[in-house]
Amino acid sequence: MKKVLGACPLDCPDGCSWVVSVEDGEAVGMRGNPEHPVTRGALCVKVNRYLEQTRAPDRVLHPMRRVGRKGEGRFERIGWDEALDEIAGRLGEVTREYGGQAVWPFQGTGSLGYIQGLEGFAGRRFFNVLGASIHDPTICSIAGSTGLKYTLGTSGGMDPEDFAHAKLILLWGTNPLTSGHHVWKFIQDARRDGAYVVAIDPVRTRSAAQADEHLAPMPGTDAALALGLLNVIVGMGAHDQAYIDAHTLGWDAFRARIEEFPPERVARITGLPEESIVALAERVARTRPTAIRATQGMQRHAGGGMALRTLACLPGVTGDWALRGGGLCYSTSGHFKLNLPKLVRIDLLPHPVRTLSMTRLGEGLLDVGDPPVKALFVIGANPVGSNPHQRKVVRGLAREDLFTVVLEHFLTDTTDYADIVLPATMQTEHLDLIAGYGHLYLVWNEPAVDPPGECLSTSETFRRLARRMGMTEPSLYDSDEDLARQLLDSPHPSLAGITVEGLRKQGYARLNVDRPFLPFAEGFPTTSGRLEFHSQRALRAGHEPLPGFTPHADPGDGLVLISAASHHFLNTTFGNNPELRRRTGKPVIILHPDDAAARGISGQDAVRVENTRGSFEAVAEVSDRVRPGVAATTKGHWAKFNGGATVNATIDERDADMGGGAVFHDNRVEVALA
Ligand SMILES: Nc1nc2c(c(=O)[nH]1)N[C@H]1C(S)=C(S)[C@@H](COP(=O)(O)OP(=O)(O)OC[C@H]3O[C@@H](n4cnc5c(=O)[nH]c(N)nc54)[C@H](O)[C@@H]3O)O[C@H]1N2
Ligand SMILES: Nc1nc2c(c(=O)[nH]1)N[C@H]1C(S)=C(S)[C@@H](COP(=O)(O)OP(=O)(O)OC[C@H]3O[C@@H](n4cnc5c(=O)[nH]c(N)nc54)[C@H](O)[C@@H]3O)O[C@H]1N2
Ligand code: SF4
Ligand SMILES: [Mo]
Repeated sequence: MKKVLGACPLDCPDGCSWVVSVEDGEAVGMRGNPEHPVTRGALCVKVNRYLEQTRAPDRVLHPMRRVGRKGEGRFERIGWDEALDEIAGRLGEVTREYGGQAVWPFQGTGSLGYIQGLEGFAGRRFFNVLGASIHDPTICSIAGSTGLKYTLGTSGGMDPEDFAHAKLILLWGTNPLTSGHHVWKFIQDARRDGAYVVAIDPVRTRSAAQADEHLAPMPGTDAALALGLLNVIVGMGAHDQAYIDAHTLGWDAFRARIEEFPPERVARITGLPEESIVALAERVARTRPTAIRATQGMQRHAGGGMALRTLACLPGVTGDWALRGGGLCYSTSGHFKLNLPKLVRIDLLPHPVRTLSMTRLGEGLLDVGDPPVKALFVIGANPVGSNPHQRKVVRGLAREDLFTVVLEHFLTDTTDYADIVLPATMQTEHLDLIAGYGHLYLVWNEPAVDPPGECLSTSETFRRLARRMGMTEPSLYDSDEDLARQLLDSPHPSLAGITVEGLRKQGYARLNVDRPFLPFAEGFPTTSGRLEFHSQRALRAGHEPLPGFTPHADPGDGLVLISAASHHFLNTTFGNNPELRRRTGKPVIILHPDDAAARGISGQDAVRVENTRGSFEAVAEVSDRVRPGVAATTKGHWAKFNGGATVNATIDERDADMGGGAVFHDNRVEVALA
C-alpha cells in the first residue's frame, strides 16, 4: 500500500490536501490530509465521492467525433491521431482565413490547478503561439475583487485561520457550511471563546441557521447596510480616529457619504427593521476584533463590486484591520505572488489580441465580432449549465460554422454541442499545484495512478497538438514539473524557500508570511499606501470616487431569485453522480408563504419559473427560510436530466458594475403552477 499526497482541484476556497491510498496501481482510498492545518483530515460530502467519479461508468475514456446534429450528443469513437489531425486541420483553416483571434480558448473552473487548470491558464502557451483571443474568466469573483482593490489595493484580506481570534463574526453573503466548510472550525474556536456570529443573507441557509442571529436583507442592498452601520457607529463616536488619520485617505468625503445613510433610510432600502440595524451597529461599535467573512455570493449583482468595496471600508473606520482576528476575508488568492508571467508566457503572442469575457459567451458567439469566433476550445467548463442566458449560449453553440472542441471527463450539457470531445485526466491521474483561496497554503498534487483508457492531461493534450501543428517554440514542450518550477521561481519573499522538492515531501507549504498575518500592518498596497475611502483609480475607471450603494438592476416586479451553491454539487460538477443526485432531488424553489399563497402554490407543487429570457421546472418548497419578495434555488443541476433547462435559462447575460462579473442573483422571475 502506497500513500500519495494530492490536492483537490475544485473551485472551492478550501483547497484541501488529500492522501490517496494506492494498492496494485489502483486508488483504493482517499481522505483529507490530517497534517494540513486547514484540511485537518476532512474533505467534504462531494469529494468523498471523487474516486467513485474517476471510475464512473459514464466517464469519457477516448476521443470522440460528433455524428448527429449539434445538440443531439451522438458521437463515434476515434483515435487520438485522427482527433489531433482533424483539430490541427480545422485550426489551420480558421487561422489562415480569419486570424488567430477567431479562436476562443474558453476555460472554466473545473480545475483551479496552475498546471492543468484555470489559475495557470493551462494550454495558454499554445494559444499564444496561435495568436488566439485572451479569455477573461469573469464568471465567478471578479466584481468583488475589483471593488476590493479600489479600497485596499488588493483583493486579499485577513488570514481565514484568524477567524479563531475574532469576538464578532459577520457571515455576510456567504454560506460556509455548504460552500467551503473548513473555515467553520475556526469560527467554532472563536465561539468557544465567546464570539458572537451574525449571518447576513436573504436566505436562512445552513450556516445562517447555526448563527446567533440572522438578518435577511433584500438582495443587492449590502452596501447600503454597511453605510447604515457606519452611520450609527460614527454617530456614537465609536470610529477609530487615530487609525483613520494614520492609515486612510478621503475620510471627510466618506464621512459625508455615511451621513446620507441614516438607519431609517437603510431600513427602507434593505427591508430590515431599523432596530436590528442599530443593534448590530452598536455591537460592531463595542466589539474588537470584528471579522467579516464575505464571499462571492453578494457580488453576483448589478452593484456587486461596489458592495465589496464598501464593506472593506468598515474595518478601516473601526480600526479592525490592525487587529489579529479583525478585518475582512473575501479570497486569499491575491496573496499568492507566484511567477504567473513565466508560466503563462503572454510574450509568445505574435501581436496584441482582444479579450473575450467568459460571462458573455452567448454574445461572443452570436454577435459577429471582428473576427467572428470560428473555433471554440472548452476546457474545464460547462457553459450550457453554468453560464448566464442558457438559451442564448445554446444558440451560439449550435452554429453550424463553429468548430468546437471540449476537453472533458463526462458527456455534459455542453459536450452535446462539441465536434470533438477529448478525454481528460482527473486529479488523481496528473501532476498539479493548487492554491486555496480560503487559506495561505500551496498544495501539491502528485499523480497517484495511471490515467484510465486514453485520457490525457490538459498540458499533454496541448503539447501533442503543438507538435501536430509543427510549432517549434521550445517552451511549448516543457514538462509539468518544469512548469511548476517556473511558477515557483518568484522573487517575492513570500515564496522564498518553497520548492517542488519540499512541496512533494510535505504535500503543502504555507506562504512565507508572518504569523499572525496582518496584511496591512505596514500600509495598504494602494498608490497612496493608505486604505482609500476616496479612490482616484475608481474615478479614472468611470466609477464614483466614493463607496456608495448601487441598486439591484433586473427590472420588473417578480420575485428576486437567488441560485446559490448546492450542498451536493460543485457548480455542475457531480451533477451526474447518482448518489449526489439522489440526495439533491429535483430542482427546488423556496417561496415565502405569502408569495406562495399569492400564487396559489403549496409545498411539493410542480411549478414553472420564468421570465423573458427563459424558464425551467422546479418543485415548490414553502418556507420562511426566504424573506418575502425573494425566492431561492441552487445552481448545478444538469439540463439534460431536468427537462432541458435549468435556472440559468432565466439569468441575464449582463455585467455587474465592475470587472464584467455575472449577475446570477440579480434575477427577477415569475412562478406559477406547472
Ligand atoms: N457545495 C458547493 N460548494 C461550493 C460551490 C458549489 O456549487 N457547491 N461553488 C463554489 C464556487 S464556484 C464559489 S465561487 C464559492 C461561492 O460561495 P458563496 O460565496 O458562498 O456563493 P453563493 O453560494 O453564490 O452565495 C452565498 C450566499 O450569498 C447569499 N446572497 C445572495 N445574494 C446576496 C446579497 O445580495 N446579499 C447578501 N448578504 N447575501 C446574498 C446567498 O443566499 C447565499 O447563501 O463556493 C464554492 N463552493
Ligand atoms: N445560476 C448560477 N449559475 C452559476 C453560479 C451561480 O451562483 N448561479 N455561479 C457561477 C460560478 S461562481 C462559477 S465558478 C461557474 C462555474 O462554471 P464552470 O467553470 O463551467 O464549472 P462547472 O460547471 O463545474 O464545469 C466544469 C467542468 O470541467 C470539467 N473538469 C473538471 N476538471 C477538469 C480537468 O482537469 N480537465 C478538464 N478538461 N475538464 C475538467 C468537469 O467535468 C465539469 O464538467 O458557474 C457559475 N454559474
Ligand atoms: S470541494 Fe472544497 S471542501 Fe471539498 S475537498 Fe475540495 S477543497 Fe475540500
Ligand atoms: Mo465560482
